[in-house]
Amino acid sequence: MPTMESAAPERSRTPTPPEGLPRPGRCLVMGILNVTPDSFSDGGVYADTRQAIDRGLELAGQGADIVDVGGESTRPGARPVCLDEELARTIPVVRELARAGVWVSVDTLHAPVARAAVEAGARLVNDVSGGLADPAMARTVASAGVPYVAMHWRAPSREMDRHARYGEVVADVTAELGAVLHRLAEEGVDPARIVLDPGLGFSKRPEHDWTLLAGLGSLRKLGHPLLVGASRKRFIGAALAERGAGEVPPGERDVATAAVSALAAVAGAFCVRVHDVRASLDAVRMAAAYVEFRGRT
Ligand code: PMM
Repeated sequence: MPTMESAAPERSRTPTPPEGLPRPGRCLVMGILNVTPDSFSDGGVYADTRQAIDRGLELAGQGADIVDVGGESTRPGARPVCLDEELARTIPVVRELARAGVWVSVDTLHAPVARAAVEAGARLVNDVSGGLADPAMARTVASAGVPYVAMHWRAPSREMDRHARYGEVVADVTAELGAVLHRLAEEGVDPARIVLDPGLGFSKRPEHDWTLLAGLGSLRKLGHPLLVGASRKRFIGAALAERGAGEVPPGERDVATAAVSALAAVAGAFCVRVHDVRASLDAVRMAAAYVEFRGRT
């Protein structure tokens, strides 16, 4: 009997993924692999190359469609690392996972890291600055010919919280991503390979994150697949807090993250980026079934 996933592709309401990525007929699940000592929720856990490779294989075994390898923390206040350090953290991991048949993306702001990662087998470049941090990034991904995630970004991590001011957040983020698309087109990036991301938690307060999640439909009008990175972020911890209690810590936000993955998938996200792959994979499968049957009534 065909499974929901194998039966769904033609009828699925999820946007068409860019060329060169898996097409399971549901929202993709990208597993997070931070090879850093200081990421906000998993910093230091996979900082060693061997541990990181094992974790990447584990994420793939749990069903991650893509494993996203990052070597520089982007948490608020984080300090940048030098290029050599970022290359040393990421490239051996990318190479080994790609060799094992895993679909790998590289999470970087820097064109030389993106280039080296693609040479090592990465199939996607995930840039939280949408090309704003490194002027050479757009040309690099244009010539590499790989899919490119361009996230909404206003400022480097150490100062991003100061830039969390919006007139109307969905309209402002849509306009700023529109400007990013314009620049990427000028640099020769194939529009069919561009994925957009509202950048939850980046120069955003919790109310901005929730408004953007609720407004994903508007962002889709830009005409590109959307990636949503909500996993364990502060707006989730704040929403879980009991009245009067503090935020729930990052390690206790995975069930809520999976709920947000389902909401994002129902709203048409093409990919969710998460720490706990299993939970979000189940969640996006439920979303696919829901959307499928909603479409029949
Ligand atoms: N968030 C983080 C890192 N990389 N990439 C994309 N495309 N979207 C995100 O929201 C995003 C990202 C920060 O989270 P982490 O420290 O848990 O990786």
